Amino acid sequence: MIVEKPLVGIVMGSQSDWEVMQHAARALKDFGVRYEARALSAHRTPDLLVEWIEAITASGARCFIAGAGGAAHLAGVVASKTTLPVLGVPMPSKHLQGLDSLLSIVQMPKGVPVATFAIGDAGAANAGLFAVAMLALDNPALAGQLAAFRTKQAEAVRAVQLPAL
Ligand code: RP5
Repeated sequence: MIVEKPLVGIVMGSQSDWEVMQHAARALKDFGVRYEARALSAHRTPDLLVEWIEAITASGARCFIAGAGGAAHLAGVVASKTTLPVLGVPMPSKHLQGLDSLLSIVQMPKGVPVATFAIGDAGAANAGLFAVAMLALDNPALAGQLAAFRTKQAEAVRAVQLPAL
């Protein structure tokens, strides 16, 4: 999906990650934040990945969201090629339920950080919301939208009526 001047670059290691990563895209779309989402792999298409990072940075992107599973080096590789913030999302994996992905992403050696989110759908959605929060720092209209979103969530909790026993 190619978009004019995206503010957020979403990248995932495989098409199979989209089911989870669509939640990051959805969060951005709901707030009207322009993003570009690509499936690019750190080990299968390393040169293409670097080309994309450079192109999207040059066109004005403000951060990256990178989702990968297994030996999930994608977010770290993205962080190695840019000084923009990189938000990492661990994919749930077949054999280790995403613990491998989580540890691969969260345990970046000192000096090249990746902000790591929860495994799976919640992590992807929160990475999108976190990107919105960063962009809202110098965008009062977006900050207002984010505050309204939080208020709506609070109201939903307040309205909960638990069933009587
Ligand atoms: C990683 O390997 C991807 O991020 C994906 O989570 C995992 C499996 O990829 P596929 O074999 O489904 O393409 O690179």
